[in-house]
Amino acid sequence: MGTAAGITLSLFASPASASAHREPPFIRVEGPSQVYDASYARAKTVVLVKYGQRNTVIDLVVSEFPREAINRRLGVHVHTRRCGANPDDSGPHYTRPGAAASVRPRNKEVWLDVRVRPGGLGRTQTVVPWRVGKAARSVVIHAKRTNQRTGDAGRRLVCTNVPFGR
Ligand SMILES: [Cu+2]
Repeated sequence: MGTAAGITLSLFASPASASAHREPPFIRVEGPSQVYDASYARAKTVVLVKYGQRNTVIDLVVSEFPREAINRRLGVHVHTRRCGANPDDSGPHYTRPGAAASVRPRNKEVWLDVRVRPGGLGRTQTVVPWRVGKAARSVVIHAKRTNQRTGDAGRRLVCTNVPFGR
């Protein structure tokens, strides 16, 4: 499976202190790991994951996105498999463990749709009230905004591997 050069993964603890209470570490990944549309060859992503006691906070920053993306909202989701050479390699959307089939996609998946601003920059944050664990492996940016009912967002543009739950 191809992994683009230049991807870094860092685990940072909170500032060192003698306190008995330490913030949990966060995960920071720079991507993308794979690009599926030549227009996005220069695109950059940063994904930040912070675990709270009972929630997960996920930030996405995109930059150097192409002109065609500006002023558009792109669907973004956490997926279950690692990015691969084929856009579909990242598999389906990650789903909250134990969620009932009747729960709407937006309440059991992790969505981070991002609006791209002039200059090709965008940022978004989402908080979900559970721990996004190891069954989640990537963040995929799609060509269309997420359909609120179905969760579909069209073809996959770029994919970033994220080691959730580590
Ligand atoms: Cu997706």
